[in-house]
Amino acid sequence: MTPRLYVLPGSHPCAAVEAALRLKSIDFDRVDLLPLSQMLVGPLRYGGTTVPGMRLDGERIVGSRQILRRLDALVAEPALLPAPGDPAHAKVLEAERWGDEVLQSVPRRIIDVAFLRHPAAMESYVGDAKLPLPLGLMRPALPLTARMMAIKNSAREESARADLAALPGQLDRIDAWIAEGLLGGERPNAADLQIGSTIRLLMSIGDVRPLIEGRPAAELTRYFPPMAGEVPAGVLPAEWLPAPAGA
Ligand SMILES: N[C@@H](CCC(=O)N[C@@H](CS)C(=O)NCC(=O)O)C(=O)O
Repeated sequence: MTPRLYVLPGSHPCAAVEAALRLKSIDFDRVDLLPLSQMLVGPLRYGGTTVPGMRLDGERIVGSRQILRRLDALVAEPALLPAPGDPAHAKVLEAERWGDEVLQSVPRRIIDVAFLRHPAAMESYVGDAKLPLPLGLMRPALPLTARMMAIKNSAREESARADLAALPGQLDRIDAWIAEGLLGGERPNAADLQIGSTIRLLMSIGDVRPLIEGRPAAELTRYFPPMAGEVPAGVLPAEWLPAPAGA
């Protein structure tokens, strides 16, 4: 049976799962949800309140890492993890965990604050999503949606400033993994997809892009199609931004 993937437009863990499905040439149906509607729809359809969620026959799977493990069991090649006997296996799993539990929330909190300052930018992230409502009807609700998303993700000006200050150190860590050969191979592993999708979303924020451009970490976006969505430069105050590497 064709897997059904539940996503939100612009969601980076959803992009990671989509890339894995394409890599393994697994046909799938994508269901695009409206922001926050996953809290109502998710429990019934795929058993959770966050996206990505997947329905595979009667099976319900929630979470990007859980879905990637299930996809490896479903279609073994190309594998998203090194073989269990390989010393790189545990390292890739640890990089993937860090990408999910630590890095994944960083663009979420920064972009939520950017959307509060410039709600019109949210519209650009819809991309090719087939949403149940026309954009014209959703437009008046964007400022309220931005406020509710910021509350849900505990995104405030102070958190965005702290995330921006911590970002260069996190990028150094990713660049070191690439130098070690753990990330950035010809074919992506699970950690490349988890971290690369987050870098791709960060680079859609015009003020954040110069912090990443030119670094090895920026190359992890090549595993994905071009990102729909852009927060124009100038939305975040210049004094919140650390200097780009080498500046
Ligand atoms: N870390 C989990 C959670 C993903 C997650 O929080 N997704 C966001 C979208 S990027 C979401 O569903 N947010 C809505 C909410 O938390 O209600 C994963 O990788 O699957």
